[in-house]
Amino acid sequence: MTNTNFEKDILKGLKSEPKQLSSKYFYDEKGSEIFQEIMQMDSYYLPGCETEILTKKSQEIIALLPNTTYDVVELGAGDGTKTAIFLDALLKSEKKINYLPLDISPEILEVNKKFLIEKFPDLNVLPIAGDYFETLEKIKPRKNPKIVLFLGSNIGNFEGEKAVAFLQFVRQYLGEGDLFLLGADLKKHPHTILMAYDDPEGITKRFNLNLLHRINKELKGSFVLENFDHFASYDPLSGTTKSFLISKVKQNAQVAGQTIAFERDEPVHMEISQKYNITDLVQLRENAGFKTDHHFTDSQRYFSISLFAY
Ligand code: AVI
Repeated sequence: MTNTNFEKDILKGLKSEPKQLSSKYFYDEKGSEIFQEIMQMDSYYLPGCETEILTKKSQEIIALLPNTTYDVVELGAGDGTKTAIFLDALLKSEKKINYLPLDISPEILEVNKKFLIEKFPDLNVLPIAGDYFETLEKIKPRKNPKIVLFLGSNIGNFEGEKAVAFLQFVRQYLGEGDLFLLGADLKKHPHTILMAYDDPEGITKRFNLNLLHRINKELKGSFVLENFDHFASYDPLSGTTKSFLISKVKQNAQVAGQTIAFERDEPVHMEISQKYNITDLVQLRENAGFKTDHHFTDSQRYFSISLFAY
C-alpha cells in the first residue's frame, strides 16, 4: 500500500460529513502491538471462543471435507497461533496439506512461517504478502482443492453489503469442491459486546487514538490526542458495534498541509464490528452464492465458525 493511498483515504474521510477514518489503517507497528493487547483482554472474549471451537470442533469440521489433499489458504493469516490448532487436526486426520498464509504484512508472515515450521517440520508453508486482491490472484491457478480460512471475526469489519461483496469476491477465486471457513462473532447480550469494545483500562481507546498518532507521524498531522475521547456503541437490533473518536473541543488539525476543522463533540466514525446470528450467516452465505453451510459454536454460543461450500 502506498502512502499516497493512505493520504488520499484519510483526507477524503476527514472531509466527509460525518467524518470517518478507515479501521484498515489501524495496523501500523504500534497499532498491531495494541491489537495484541486487546486480544489478551478478559472482556475481548472473541479469540478465546474461537480457540475453543477450533480445539473442540476441528475434527467435526474435517469430517465434512471429502478430499484427502487440500491447499489451506488463510486470508489475513496473522501469526498463525490459532490456525495451528486446525492444521494440527488436519494432519492428525491424515489429510495432505499445503498451507498458504496471505497477509498484508511480510513481517507477520515470517513470524507465522517460523512458528508453524517449528511446530510441523514437514508442513509446506507458502506465505504470500500483499492485499487480498494481489494474493488471491496468486493462489488462483493451483491444482489442489482449497479450503479458505477467514477467521477472527474479520468479516465484521465490513459494513453491511460490503461483507456480501467481499465473500462474492473471494468466491470468484474458488471452484467446485472448494470450501470457505468463516469465523464470525454472534449477537449476544449487549453489555457483553459493549465491554469488548469499551474496556475500562482504555486499551481500545489507545487503539483508536493510535490512528491519529499515525497520521501525525506519516502525514505531517498536528492532532492533539488528549483532545479526543473514545466512544463505542452497540445496537442490539442491527447487531452493529460502532466506535468513534469525539472531539472534546472546537479545534483545527493540520493533515498533509490541509486544515481540518472539528466542532466540540463532533464524532469521527472509526470502525464497525458487525455481529451475526446463525440466520444472518445463512443469509450471508446465500447472498454470496455459496451452496451449503454448517455452523460450529463454542459452549456459550458467543462465536461461530461456519463452513460454506462453493
Ligand atoms: C480485527 N477485528 C475483527 C477486531 C474487531 O473485533 O472488530 C478489531 C477490534 N477493534 C476493537 N477491538 C478489536
